[in-house]
Order: sequence, then structure tokens, then C-alpha cells
Amino acid sequence: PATFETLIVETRGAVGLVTLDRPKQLNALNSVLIRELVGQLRAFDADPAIGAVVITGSQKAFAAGADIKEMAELGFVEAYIHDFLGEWDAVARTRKPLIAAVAGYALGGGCELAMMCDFILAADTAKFGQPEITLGIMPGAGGTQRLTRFVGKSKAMEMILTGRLMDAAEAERVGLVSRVVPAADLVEEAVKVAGKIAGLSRPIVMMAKESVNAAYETTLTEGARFERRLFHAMFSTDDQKEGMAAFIDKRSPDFRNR
Ligand code: CO8
Repeated sequence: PATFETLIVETRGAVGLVTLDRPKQLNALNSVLIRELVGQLRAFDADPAIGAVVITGSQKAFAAGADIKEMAELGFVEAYIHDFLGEWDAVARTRKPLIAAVAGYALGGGCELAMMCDFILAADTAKFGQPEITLGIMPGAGGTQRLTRFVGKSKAMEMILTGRLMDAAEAERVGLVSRVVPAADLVEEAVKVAGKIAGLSRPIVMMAKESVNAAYETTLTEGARFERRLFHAMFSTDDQKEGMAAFIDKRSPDFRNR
């Protein structure tokens, strides 16, 4: 099994569980962590035993942002040539469902990482924010785009222009997170939800994810057309036949991922 400097990687049944593990630095996202996380998400995507993935941090911090100490001396040409932060796009391109389980701080790149996941489950201790402006920069891993889509212009502008943090209750009210759970139950609950997803038909789940994501990339007409094409395609799968037969026979479906 692979060993990591900045992650703890486990499997719980068909669920991949990635725990960001730089506790002393509040899981600040340095280049080693980025590389390890992207590599592991690719490995889970390729692993037929895995149906969904949970990313979590510690009770104190999901991640307090990009590693400021690593970034402080960066210059424009170096950032440009190496496409600083470009490799993070791979997180959003993960094809299997990805759940962020957030307790404590999700700031800057930490908030952006959570928003790259398919949905966010929050502990009641979660705090979200894009404080980059206080460091003389702005969000650079999708924050100005994704936060705006999640919470609308007014709140996104206020948070990004002032650096104000949002607590879990506000994040749930405005739709940034799907649900808030007690901090002690967070990881268990996230693994349970991921396990439920992993027990469904893999290709159907992946198509549903792809279809929801199309809502962020295209017009309503094009998106609905894309949805309908994938919907039609589902009737070519064994899992559709099995799911509907099981309903009619009043038994549990046995999805074979084909
Ligand atoms: N980078 C590096 N080190 C950090 C970071 C960080 N982002 N956050 C915390 N640490 C370190 C601290 O330096 C400290 O280290 P040490 O013990 O050696 O002094 C240790 O973690 C503990 O932190 P604190 O003592 O500050 O803990 P507090 O409980 O007092 O405060 C806070 C917690 C409020 C979270 C505070 O640490 C803080 O404000 N952190 C910085 C938050 C921030 O500004 N984040 C934005 C970073 S910029 C960014 O993310 C750019 C986006 C680019 C995209 C990233 C890729 C996805």
C-alpha cells in the first residue's frame, strides 16, 4: 500500500476515506499534499472496488488554505510557468462521487477544495471563508466562481471582498452545505452517505453526477438535452432492468454495475 506524508488513506467497504493530515499546520495545502491528494483520487477513480470517496480533515480544520509559507516568496513567472494551482482541477474532474466532510476551518483553498467536491456535509463547528483578500491576493482555485454559484453574488462578494467567515448554520441556510451534523458524528455520517451511494449502480450514479455538473457549464436547454440523452442511455443497462424488477418484486436490487 502507498504511504503518504500528508494524508491518511483508508477504505471502509466500498468507500475511500481520505483524511488530510498536517494537523500542526491546520492542514494547510502545500504542494506535497496537492500531489498526493490528486494521485489518490485518480487511484480511487480507477479502483473497481471503490464507489464513492470522502475527504475530511481534523476536528479543528478541514484545511486553513493554501500553505502561506510556501506561497509567500512566489513570483509571477514561476507561478505562470508551473501553472500554480492548475493541478487542483483534477479534483473537480474526479468521476466518482466525492463528499467533503468539513469540521472546523475551511478557509481559502480549503473552502475551494470543499466546493470542488460534489457536496459538503458540515459539522456544527464548520467555518467557511475566503480570507485571501486580507493577504493581498484573491481566491485562486475556483473560489470567485464556485462560491458565487453556491451562495449568489451578494454573499460571495461580501465574503471575498471582506474575508468574513460563515458558520455552519449560515452555510446550510444559503445552500453551501447539504446538511449540518454534530461534530462527533461527522465522519461516520459522511461514510454512511458515501456507502449508500456506493451501493447503487456505479454507472448510473456517475451519469447522474455528470448531469448535475452540466447545470454549471451550459444553458438550461442544452443541459436538459444532455440529461435526456444520458437518461435514455440508462435503459440500455442491466442495472435499470434490475432496479425496476426489484421494485416490482418487492425485493432489494442487486446492482452489478453494468
Ligand atoms: N498556511 C500555512 N500555515 C498555516 C496556515 C496556512 N494557510 N494556516 C494556519 N497555519 C499554521 C500557523 O502558521 C500555525 O503554525 P505555527 O504553530 O508554526 O505558528 C499553525 O498553523 C496553527 O495556526 P494558528 O496558530 O494561527 O491557529 P489559530 O487557532 O490561532 O488560528 C486560523 C486559526 C484563524 C485558521 C489561522 O491559522 C489563519 O487565519 N490561517 C490562515 C487562513 C488563511 O488566510 N487562509 C487562506 C490562505 S490563501 C489561499 O488559500 C489561496 C488560495 C489558493 C488555492 C489553494 C489551492 C486549493
